[in-house]
Amino acid sequence: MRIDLPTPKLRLSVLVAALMSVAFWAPRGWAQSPRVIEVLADHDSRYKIGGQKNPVITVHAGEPLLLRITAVKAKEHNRDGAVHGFCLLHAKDRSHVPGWDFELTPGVHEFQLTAPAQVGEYVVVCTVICSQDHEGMHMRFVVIP
Ligand SMILES: [Cu+2]
Repeated sequence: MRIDLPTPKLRLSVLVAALMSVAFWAPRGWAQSPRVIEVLADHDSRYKIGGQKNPVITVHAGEPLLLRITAVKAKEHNRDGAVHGFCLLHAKDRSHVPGWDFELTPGVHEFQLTAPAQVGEYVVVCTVICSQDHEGMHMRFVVIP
């Protein structure tokens, strides 16, 4: 289909409008699709990422993320069916990071998130008493510039 624009002036304004909308929607330095982070919250009350021995999540401040967590039941579960939790805390004072507190039923869960704006050390902790090893269910989370 071809659209004929009557005047060069109109053609120019359409071009300008198109460029402006591109500039508006263009991501600020990031790829348009969020980075996918895959985590296994496993039956042995451990978080696992790929083949990492001591899993660490490292993200850029303000980066769009898709957190995909697969939860597998350990020994215990909550009355509501949650088998693990995934809660992000500031490492320094253990305060919660708003919007980063999830309870996980068995299966795959996806969360669209924005990485914390504040650079530094964080920790992911499990919030469901999932087994006798629950206290050891945590993972480093680092925000870099
Ligand atoms: Cu757990």
